[in-house]
Amino acid sequence: MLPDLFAFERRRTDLGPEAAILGGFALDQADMLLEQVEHLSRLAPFRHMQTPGGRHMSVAMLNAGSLGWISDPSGYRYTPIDPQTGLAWPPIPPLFMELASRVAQAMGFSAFVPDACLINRYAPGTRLSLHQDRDEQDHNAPIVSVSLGLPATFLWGGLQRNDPTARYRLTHGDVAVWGGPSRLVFHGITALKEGMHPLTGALRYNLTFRKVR
Ligand code: MD3
Ligand code: FE
Repeated sequence: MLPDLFAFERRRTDLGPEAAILGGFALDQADMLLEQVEHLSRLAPFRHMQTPGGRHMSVAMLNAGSLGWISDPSGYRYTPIDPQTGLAWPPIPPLFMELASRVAQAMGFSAFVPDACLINRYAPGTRLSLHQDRDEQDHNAPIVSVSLGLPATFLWGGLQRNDPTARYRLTHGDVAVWGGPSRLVFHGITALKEGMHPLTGALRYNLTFRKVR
């Protein structure tokens, strides 16, 4: 038997220029990634951040890295300190850094060294409405995302909020990458459906690796 050199290509879905879903790319590491998420959540607990409008986000979040994304009544920004603990965010685990770098390499991006890892936790009904990720200074670096646990429906729009959206399924172990002209595309996650996953129960986690500065 010849080795299956094209297994990776067959599981790649292109969404746009420099944007793709790599189906199952992180599958063989999923349990170790989840162990690290569990560990991180003891250092920087998941929380429902307040929006500038005064509501609480339905998604629960925590950060790792030298900078963490926060939302509060004064707006969205990256901070070096977790406002809830008064401590620096925990460092990005080496396993995460290695995965982010292998993904960027597989996609043909140059060296990718993220300084922020945002972890989103979804329960049934949790959604993330259509938005752009534009709080990072460095819009040239890609964003790498890893989906774990229950499947979700991902909305992929355009560069204008009102552009039509396409829907893609993100399942356990899927990795997605967005760089170049796709970096500022509007995107979101529809309300998570009920379900039970052997590793995460009724939850979905999403890790995003970002280069902020
Ligand atoms: C496309 N997270 O954390 S990941 C986010 O599944 C976020 O939790 C979603 O959107 C989630 O900001 C989707 C996929 C993703 C992340 C960043 C992007 C897609 C992107 C930035 C630009 C374009
Ligand atoms: Fe986003």
